[in-house]
Amino acid sequence: MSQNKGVAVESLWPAPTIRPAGAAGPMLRQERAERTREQILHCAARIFAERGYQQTSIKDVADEVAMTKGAVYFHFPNKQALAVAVVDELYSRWPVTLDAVRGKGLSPLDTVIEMFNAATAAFLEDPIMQAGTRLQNERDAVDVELPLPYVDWTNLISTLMHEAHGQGQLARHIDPDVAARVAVAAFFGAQHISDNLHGRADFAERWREVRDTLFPALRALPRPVAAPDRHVTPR
Ligand code: LUB
Repeated sequence: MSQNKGVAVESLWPAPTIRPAGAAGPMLRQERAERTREQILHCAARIFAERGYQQTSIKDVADEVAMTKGAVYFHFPNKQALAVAVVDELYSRWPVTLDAVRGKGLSPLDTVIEMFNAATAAFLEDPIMQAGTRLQNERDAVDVELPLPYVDWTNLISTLMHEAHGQGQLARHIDPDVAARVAVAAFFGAQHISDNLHGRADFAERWREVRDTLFPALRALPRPVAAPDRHVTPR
């Protein structure tokens, strides 16, 4: 069965929106403000990902982005607003990723696998994903309400699992909602352990293990190919 071995998952994650400074042409003031906001957000994500919420200050972010604290406050009134914006930015990307994955015309189960592959690539290389995950893990310490974690993602995977079920892709005894919860829990568990023990260094490998153990167990067995029956018509 397909294990998506050779798929370039990186291309599924939306490209960074940061453009180089001094790009050609005059920029509208609003466009420039948006770009500045993105730069601040990206730098904040890097620091949140590295140090966590409590160990990050607006001053750290301002230094990282080489602006004054005032410039940062112009776009984000406080640290909570920065944290919320990072998490919102993360969640805003999944529908984009889903569209890209859907565009590949894979089966529902392979679409699930590809979404997790994309999440793996993001966790390994994108500060927004790294920071969003860390901030959600620290959500008690972030003194502002963040969107509930895992819920949208689990619903998305459930929807795909139901499609897989409808197409006979899941083994008969598998409940699609249970399969979705187990897949999301296994992904997050592997992510959390890899992050804490090895600073994510082994996560690609850990995710492949989860994927290649879990998904074959969910799949319906292929229908046995009808072998030419030599007993009926011996010659
Ligand atoms: C997504 C994260 C990181 C799911 O809550 C969530 O849904 C998410 C952090 O909590 O990415 C990625 C499988």
